[in-house]
Amino acid sequence: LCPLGVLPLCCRLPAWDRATRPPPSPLQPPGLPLAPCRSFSNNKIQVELDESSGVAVMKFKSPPVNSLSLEFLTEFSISLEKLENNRACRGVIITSALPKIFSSGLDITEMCGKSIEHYTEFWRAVQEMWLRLYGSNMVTVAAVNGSSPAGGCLIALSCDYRIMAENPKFSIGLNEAQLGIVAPFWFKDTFVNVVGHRIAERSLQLGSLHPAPEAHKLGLVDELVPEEKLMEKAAAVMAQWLALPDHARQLTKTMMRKVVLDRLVAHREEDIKNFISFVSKESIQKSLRMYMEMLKKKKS
Ligand code: CO8
Repeated sequence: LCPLGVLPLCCRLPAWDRATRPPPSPLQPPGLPLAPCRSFSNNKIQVELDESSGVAVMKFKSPPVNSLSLEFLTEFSISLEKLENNRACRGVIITSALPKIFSSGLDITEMCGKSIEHYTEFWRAVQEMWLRLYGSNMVTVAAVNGSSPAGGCLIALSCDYRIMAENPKFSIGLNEAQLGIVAPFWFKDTFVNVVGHRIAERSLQLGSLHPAPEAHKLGLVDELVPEEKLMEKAAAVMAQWLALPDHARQLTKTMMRKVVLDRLVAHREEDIKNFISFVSKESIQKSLRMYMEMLKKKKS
């Protein structure tokens, strides 16, 4: 069921396993450039782990808009797996290296005019990414430094805490309905768990993209800060979350997220079939093509 070896929270090693690590140094706040610092960079994502604080910073660097292609999703899952398996890492801050864009969501070209085999592989990679991130034992903080539609919003929603740059030009939301497509049940579940049923229902039906101040008002993001303070704030929030013993926090996270994770794990193959049958429909292909054309026209 799990091709990349995903073990969501519900079925991993006992959560207290990670708790044997030393607490972060009180003298050195996490997020600052400290030694020893390990970094690994792939094509689309750069990761820096500060082993003394236990905090990694993961930066999306896939121009022009950090769209979630199969390659991106695979790198993302592998990077998370590496951090998850590294006992020195207790938390990860996720942000973008590009100006103005956190992530533009799933790469629409991966869903247009491709084979069934491709759709299968792509959707499995989307599931994998979410299972790893939503089920992570690490503390996850999203530092949303730009627009974050659809799959980009899902990444932020899957973290433990969201801080967004207070620029009203940046928006965030699950806007699938605007593309003529439907957010899958696990996108919806993740959204409901953050903002509650009523706000999620209205926002999903309308495919709303909420400007940062509105997103904050709805509880979709936890805090707004000036863009230049975003990473500093993310590091401070991370330090606050890491001040607690890992095992208690992790067991609590499992308790809160297990039902939703288990639902996808139990219906993974069915979810792939649904995606393929939905995305293969000519009417859906037409909607996606029109949306891509609209994006191009907007430019000219
Ligand atoms: N996928 C592929 N290409 C994209 C995407 C994307 N998601 N977003 C933008 N691009 C391309 C544009 O077409 C453009 O290409 P080109 O340079 O060749 O013309 C290039 O990226 C730059 O885009 P913009 O000029 O629009 O850049 P801006 O900085 O002006 O705007 C935005 C950036 C705000 C991100 C804007 O591009 C945008 O709104 N993009 C669309 C975002 C979106 O709606 N994403 C939804 C994807 S669907 C999803 O994530 C969940 C699907 C759930 C599955 C449902 C079952 C079927």
